[in-house]
Amino acid sequence: MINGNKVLFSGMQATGNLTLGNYLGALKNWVDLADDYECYYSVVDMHSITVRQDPAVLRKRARALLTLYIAAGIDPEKNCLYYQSHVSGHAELAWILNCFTYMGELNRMTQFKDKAAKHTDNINAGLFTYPVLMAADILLYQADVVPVGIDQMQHLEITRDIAQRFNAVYGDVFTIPEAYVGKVGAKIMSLQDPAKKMSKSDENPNASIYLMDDADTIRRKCRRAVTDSEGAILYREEQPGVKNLLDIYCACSGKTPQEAVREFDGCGYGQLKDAVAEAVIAVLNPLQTRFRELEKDKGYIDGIIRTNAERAAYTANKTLRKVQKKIGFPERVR
Ligand code: ATP
Ligand code: LTN
Repeated sequence: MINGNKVLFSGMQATGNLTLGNYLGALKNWVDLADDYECYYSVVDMHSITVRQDPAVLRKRARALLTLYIAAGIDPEKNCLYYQSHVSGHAELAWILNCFTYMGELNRMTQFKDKAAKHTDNINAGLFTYPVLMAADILLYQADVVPVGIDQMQHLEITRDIAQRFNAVYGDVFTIPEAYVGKVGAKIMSLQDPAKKMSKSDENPNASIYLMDDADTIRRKCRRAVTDSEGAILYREEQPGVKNLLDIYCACSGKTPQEAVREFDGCGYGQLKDAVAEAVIAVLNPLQTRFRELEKDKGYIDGIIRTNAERAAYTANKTLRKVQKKIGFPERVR
């Protein structure tokens, strides 16, 4: 609790270009939650370096992501939007929590196994302890809720385990966070393979709609989307390509799958694809315009970066000092 409000923490990595999946599954929900919680939305650049990054590209993408948070509708006056690397408490608490985390627990993390298999030339210790840094992110702000995708649930579980282990020794230091999993249908699948989720690291650019894609690109990608040979527009698991298009349509238009199926009754797949494209364009167009305006206002964004990092650091330091005291680090002499 901060000022009587429940606290929410979430973060996103600035690796790759954000997709419609990231927007509909994460960012859009964040905007809706911002009214009900004291929210911290971090650009988790420290997590990004667990795989090699080009410094100039990382810097550019981190700024673009923070700007996108605002363009998507998260008010930076009411919510704390900041770079993880600007608040040193994340690294400090992560070190302490490392000493309360077991190798066996980290060995079970499926994301570590996946990423280690993908980057065999760079299986570094940071990749292994990634979940501990994530636990530090969440626990520093005493977060009550953490909106995450299903893929991050295992990391949230380990966060809870670490917090409970610490509290069992030192008393009630950390709030035990709960996951907030968004509405059903928020998992957007690849346009080229509806069995896979739409992902910003997909090598096929036609598989994903990027948030900055122009209208013609969106129309082209939708037209190329993989469907099936059934010919009927129904919302069912047996037709995953069509179901995904309907999910996108519904998430963008606010309609229910039943309403959408009725609307497309008797239509061909071409008509469905065109309607999906127009619904996506209607959502992304204002976001893109706002992003371009904000991008030009360097002073405004710089101000947000500075003041929000100060706010975040203030809260983070309160938790950190308490933890340091509990574990027996010497008090600072003033
Ligand atoms: P990467 O390809 O680099 O693993 P990603 O596109 O899968 O990235 P993440 O950075 O892992 O995305 O996730 C950022 C947020 O977006 C998370 O909250 C995640 O649950 C959500 N998200 C990612 N992909 C989708 C998707 N296809 N549908 C819905 N939500 C998604
Ligand atoms: N691991 C997450 C990003 C992330 C995060 C967090 C999410 C880092 N720290 C704290 C929620 C809370 C991801 O890859 N999506």
